[in-house]
Amino acid sequence: MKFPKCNEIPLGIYPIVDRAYKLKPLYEVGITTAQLRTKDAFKGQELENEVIEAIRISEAYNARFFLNDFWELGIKHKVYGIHLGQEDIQEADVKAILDAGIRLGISTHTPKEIDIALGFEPSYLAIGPIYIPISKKLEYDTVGPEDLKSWAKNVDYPIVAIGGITIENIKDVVNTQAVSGIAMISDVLENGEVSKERTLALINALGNIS
Ligand code: 3NM
Repeated sequence: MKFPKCNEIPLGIYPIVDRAYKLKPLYEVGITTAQLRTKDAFKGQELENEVIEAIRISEAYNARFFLNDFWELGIKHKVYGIHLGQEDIQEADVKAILDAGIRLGISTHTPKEIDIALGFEPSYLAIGPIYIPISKKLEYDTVGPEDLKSWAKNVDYPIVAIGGITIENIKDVVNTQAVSGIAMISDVLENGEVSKERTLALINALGNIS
């Protein structure tokens, strides 16, 4: 397998949102990569409508939009990319995603999971949780910037760091020089809604990564 690349521009600050309407304010301040992760908030037509809306707005801003989990809907609506976790990757029809020309991002938490993910030759690899996640309970130990850097040495794919990353600690992650993107749920939000001010501050704190 060999999934398409995401183009040469670093993925940058990579917000993960639970509703399609939250994408627009992110793109308005310059976000170029984002993910919709609704989990079980929607079903059936309602879910499909969220996906359609997310794709439409992302295309309007020429953004790299990844859909979490719902790979069949992603293929149906020709999404830019699909993001899958370790369990989903075993159950999904990964070949169908590849054949549709859709990008694939995979979550990893240990060197063993990185090896498994590399077997798919994905578009990027997410590594986490770098710090204790703010929005999700995970069974995994935190990775920390040191291990992120050493694990990344053997990886020839763009890396996205995730988990507990905020304006306070983002520089420690950037300084590893290991990442193309930094994914987050909480720190672009204020009271559950997108904060353009916080998002801009994060974009500025990220600076130029290559
Ligand atoms: N995946 P916050 S950590 C969705 O390590 C998710 O795979 C993780 O949220 C992983 O930015 C995480 O609020 C939560 O910490 C990220």
